[in-house]
Parts: sequence; C-alpha cells; structure tokens
Amino acid sequence: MASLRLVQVYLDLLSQPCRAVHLLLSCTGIPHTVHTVALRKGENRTPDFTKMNPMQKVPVMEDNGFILTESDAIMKYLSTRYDVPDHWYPRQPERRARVDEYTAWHQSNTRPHAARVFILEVLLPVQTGSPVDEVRLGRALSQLEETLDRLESMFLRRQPFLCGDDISVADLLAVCELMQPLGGGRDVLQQRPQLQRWRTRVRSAVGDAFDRAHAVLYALRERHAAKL
Ligand SMILES: N[C@@H](CCC(=O)N[C@@H](CS)C(=O)NCC(=O)O)C(=O)O
Repeated sequence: MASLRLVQVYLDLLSQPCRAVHLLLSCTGIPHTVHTVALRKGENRTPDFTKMNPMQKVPVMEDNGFILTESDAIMKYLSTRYDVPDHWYPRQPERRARVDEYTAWHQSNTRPHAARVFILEVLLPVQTGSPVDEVRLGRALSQLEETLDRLESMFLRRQPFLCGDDISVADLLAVCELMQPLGGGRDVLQQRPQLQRWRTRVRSAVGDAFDRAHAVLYALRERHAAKL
C-alpha cells in the first residue's frame, strides 16, 4: 500500500459514496491522492484491495497507516482530523448531532431508495441483458417518493441545507445519491422545486468540483440515451 503521508483514497466515481468523499476532499483542499478502483473491472476483488477492505467495497481511506471504510465515517474523520471549515461537521454538540441524525437516517432511506432506482433501471439491464422490470421499478420509485417527502418535510423544513444554514457532509452524501438515477436519464427531483433549490445551493457551494465528480455519471447518461 502507498506509504506517503498524504491521505490516500480508493474510489470509483460511479459510486455515490465515493463521489461524496471526493467532493469533501476537493472542497476542503485536504492534500490527498486518489487511486481509482474500477468496480466494473473487479479491481475491488484483488488480494491487495481485499487486504485493505475485506468487504471489497469503495470508498476506502488511508491516512498515515490508518485505514478506514464507510463514506460517512471517512468524511467525519477527515473533517475532525484536518483544519476544515466547521460547517462541514460542526463541533458544537447540537449542530453535530443534527448531522449525525441525517447521516444515520440516510443509510436506510436516501441511500438504498435512490440506489435501487439506478440498479433496476441501469445496472441490472446492462448486467443481465433483460428489460427493466417495470413492476419493481414502480415500487422503488414510490419508496423513493416517500424519502423525498421526508427530506422536504423534515430536513429542509426551515433551513436551506439538510442540517442547518450551511452545507455539511450530510448534503454531500444526499446529493450524490439523488444524482445517481440521472445515469439512466431520470431526474428524481424533476417534480420537486424545494429539493431542486436545495440541489442548486449545494452545487453552488461546491463549485466546479460538483461537475468534475459527476462527469463519469453524465457520460453514462449520454451512453444510456444513445441506446434508447
Ligand atoms: N455504506 C458504504 C457503502 C459502500 C458501497 O456499497 N460501495 C459500493 C459502490 S457504491 C461497492 O464498492 N460495491 C462493490 C461490490 O459490492 O462489489 C459507504 O457508504 O461507504
């Protein structure tokens, strides 16, 4: 494994949690090196990678010999370890708890529900050559709608970002998941002006790094559209 003292991250930018980690590193300027692990080529199953993460998943971070998996843990570690603006993961207990509240909820709501739409509409048809299962897709879309309702009525109820007045790691995790179905040409926020305004705020807070991180997803959308 790399022995430089820079933060090392192992990512595939087609993966939502990897993009969230990448965006945090780009926005905060933490010196780092990116190692691409191409999931489609099975690079997450090599012996070296498996030694680092026996679960064979990305993202993985290494900081001076300390290896960490799970995007949520990685982003909170980086925000705590390095001198980054406080809004990413506030130190004040109640504000920090708000970020933890969202990120805990995220893992069983935004993450699986948006990902399932992408899996059913893009990944499975490519992997199996079968047409989209419209019944399962319909169910996944209605579950996602419930999650979008909660995002609007709970997390964005009285504030511009999910956990307060400024952007945090929670917004990065959420936006990367909600962008994913765009790979199949589906904007899941199309009928959701409140969430669209939030996405625009996140995009402007992040700047050019947003489109750079999503370039591979945009390319997939083009390929998908060309096949239709
Ligand atoms: N909860 C983990 C999820 C990690 C994960 O599921 N990564 C996927 C890509 S989005 C992966 O590496 N899949 C490879 C595989 O399962 O073979 C996180 O947030 O980091």
